[in-house]
Amino acid sequence: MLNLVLFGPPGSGKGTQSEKLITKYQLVHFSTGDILRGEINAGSQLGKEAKSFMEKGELVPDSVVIGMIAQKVDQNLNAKGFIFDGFPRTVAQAEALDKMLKERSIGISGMLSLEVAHDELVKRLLNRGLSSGRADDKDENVIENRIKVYNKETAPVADFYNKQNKFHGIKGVGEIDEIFNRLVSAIDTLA
Ligand code: B4P
Repeated sequence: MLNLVLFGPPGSGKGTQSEKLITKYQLVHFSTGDILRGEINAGSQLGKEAKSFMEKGELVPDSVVIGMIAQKVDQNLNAKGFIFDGFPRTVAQAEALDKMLKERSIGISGMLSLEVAHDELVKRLLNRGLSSGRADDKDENVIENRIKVYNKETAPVADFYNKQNKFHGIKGVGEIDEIFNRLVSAIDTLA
């Protein structure tokens, strides 16, 4: 199986590049952001719990997100592989993912980290906010909080994978196809 973690700050292109990677490698895509927005739109209990965190640019509690992903993995055990997009976002989530995959005799092949500077992130997210309808893309203060939360709670996850020699930094600025080619080159070096 080819199991990838696509990592990077909000607006770094994770969702954009995941769409292209799932087509090329025929992987099952798990975007915790998309799953949570689906729960909010469905008005579920989980969605109600997640909404207040997401609107402020805070992370949804680990217990909620971890349970959600385990369920999705179990529904797709015959897949060629997975892309985890926007997950894990805390070291606790990374540890839980490793444990959960190990229990199923699978593991992460590599982590690809899209690197984009702060001002470009804000510009992209405000731009997406013009059409996405996402409350967390419209307000610059919320965007700044998402980046702050990323730096504090999510950035340490890179070190977690670096210690396992699974970290690959990818320049996330430029044309979408150019960035995709950089990702493919890194993926093709994975065992
Ligand atoms: P996500 O849905 O993961 O949102 P994101 O990080 O903002 O999106 P992404 O990074 O995929 O966007 P993309 O660059 O593709 O999370 C939203 C919220 O959900 C979080 O704040 C949190 O509250 C919650 N959440 C999700 N997962 C969680 C977890 N595991 N634990 C706890 N809470 C969790 O796109 C951005 C824009 O840039 C697009 O408009 C795109 O067109 C543009 N773009 C992309 N590439 C470009 C390029 N090369 N040049 C120019 N523009 C580009």
